[in-house]
Formats: sequence, structure tokens, C-alpha cells
Amino acid sequence: MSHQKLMECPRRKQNRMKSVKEACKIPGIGKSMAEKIREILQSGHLRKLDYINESVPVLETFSNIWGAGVKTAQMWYQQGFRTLDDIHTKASLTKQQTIGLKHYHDFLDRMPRDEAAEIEKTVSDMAHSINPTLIALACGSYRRGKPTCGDVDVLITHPDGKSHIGVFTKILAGLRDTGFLTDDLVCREDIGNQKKYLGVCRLPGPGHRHRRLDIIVVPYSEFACALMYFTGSAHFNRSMRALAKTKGMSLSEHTLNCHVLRKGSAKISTGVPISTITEQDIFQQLGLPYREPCERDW
Ligand code: DCP
Ligand code: MG
Ligand code: MN
Repeated sequence: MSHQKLMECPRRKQNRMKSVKEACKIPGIGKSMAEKIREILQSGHLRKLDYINESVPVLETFSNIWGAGVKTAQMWYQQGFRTLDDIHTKASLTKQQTIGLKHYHDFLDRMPRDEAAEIEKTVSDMAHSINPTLIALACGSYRRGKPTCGDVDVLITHPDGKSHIGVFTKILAGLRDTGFLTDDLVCREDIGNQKKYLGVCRLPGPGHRHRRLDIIVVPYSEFACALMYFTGSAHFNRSMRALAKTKGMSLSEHTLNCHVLRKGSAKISTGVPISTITEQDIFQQLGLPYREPCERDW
């Protein structure tokens, strides 16, 4: 039924609310809702909605700055800022937000696959110049076969289980020296035995934009779980974790554990890691048929 028809419906007209007093009799209508009803009855309009309608596109613009979330965007809006120029000239920014603002349009632009491949090659060439037997491969949307990528997610490990140690700093130093890395967002985030870098790079030569680059270095024992996690999609990862939970297991970017004890949502025992050499092993342990990366989009 169209909006107009709804308004014309005689029964609806009959039921239309006429006073705030009447509204307050409805269970669940508190003071603040009653106040809104009063405003609508008196003026035919709710000003708060104007504010929401006006703020949505601005909040979206602001929260697209890398390092700024919804809360920061709302704070800036409340401070009276409406444009990126306002943010640039008046807002106080963290180091990450400053980089995010500097590369605002580049970061929103998804790169074509072949550019992601060149970035992967630059990182893996550097890794191999340090140790030719390192494994370095692009995961994320690239591995899922997407035609465009928001960033490049490179996973690095070594099959001997120990030679990955120490390469994180060397690879980053090497890439910095050649001018490939232009900004660091999160330089060294240690997650257990894994190391994570979030930053910005740019391919040499004219016409290249700044691109987001993530690099993780993981021990070989965590390779399969890290590969699956870093390949995603994020939605697929959530589904896999939820499935593991229903089987008394737990899946993370580090390991697949069995015999996990939970009480409600709390974990009482972290369980025992299952040896997973390949992604196929993870699917098999969870009782699922293997799924190619290009089929992991949801
Ligand atoms: N990831 C996750 N949960 C998150 C963020 C990331 O599980 N909240 C995992 C799954 C992602 C992978 O890390 O696929 C890489 O993260 P990206 O943000 O780089 O996402 P994608 O590579 O999938 O997409 P994009 O092309 O936008 O980079
Ligand atoms: Mg990505
Ligand atoms: Mn990423």
C-alpha cells in the first residue's frame, strides 16, 4: 500500500493520535518518545530527523578516513565540521588519521588485480632477496580471485618452521629503503607468534596511486589457519568460526582447537590444537567439503 493510501485509510484516520496524554497510555512510550510525539503533533515535523538526514552523508565521508570510526566521525560532526577541508584545517587528528586523510581518495579507490599482483611481487622479491626459500603470497580479495582489490594482504612464512623469525623487520626495512613503503599505519602488531604490518606503498613509475598494504609473518605451524583467515572473506571467517563452535572446537587465525569447553559464551578450556598442515585439513576436521578461495565470498 502506498504512503498516500495509508494516509487516506479511514480506519487509520480514526486511530490517529490526537494528544500526548493519549500516547502516554501506550505501554512502552516513555518521556523521550512522548516528547517526540508532542513535537510532531504540534509542528507536524520532527527536527531530529532533519539532523539525521543531514548528518548521514557527512558521517560516511568522515568515517571513510582510515583510522576514524563512527564515534570519531560523530564527534567531528558535533564540533561543527562538515567537509574534509574542515577536518584538514580544524580537527585534531591522530597520526593514522593524518595518513588516512592524505590518501583519502587513493584508499577509497580499489586497484585492478594486475596492480595487486605487482605489489605482491615487489614484497615477495624482497622476501626472497633475504631468504629464497620463504613463502610469500597475496591472500584477501586477491586470492579469492576478485577483479579489484581494496588493499594487498601478503602472508609470509617458512616451511622449516624457524626461518620466518627475524624476517619481518628485514623485509620492511628493505621495502622502506627502496621507497616502496611510503607510510606506516601499524608498524608492529604482535599477535602471539604472528607479526602484522599495516601500511601504505606505491609502485615506482608515473601514474601509480598510493595503495594499502598489509603484511603478516607467521610460523609454519600456523600457516593453514593464517592462510584461511587472511584469505577470508570476513563473512566466511565468521561462519567458519561459528560452525567450529557448534562442534566443540574453536578456529582462529592461529589454530583449530578441539575439546574446547564453553559455559554459555565463556571459554572454560581453550582445548587442544589439531595439526592442520593445509586448508583442506581444516575443512576436513570441520566435516566440510573443501571450498576454493573463489567460493569463499559470503
Ligand atoms: N578479516 C576478518 N575480519 C575482519 C577483517 C579482516 O576475518 N574484520 C580477514 C578476512 C579478510 C582478510 O582478513 O578477507 C583481509 O582483510 P581485508 O580487510 O584486506 O579484506 P579483503 O582483502 O577480503 O577485501 P578488500 O579487497 O577490501 O581488501
Ligand atoms: Mg584485502
Ligand atoms: Mn587488508
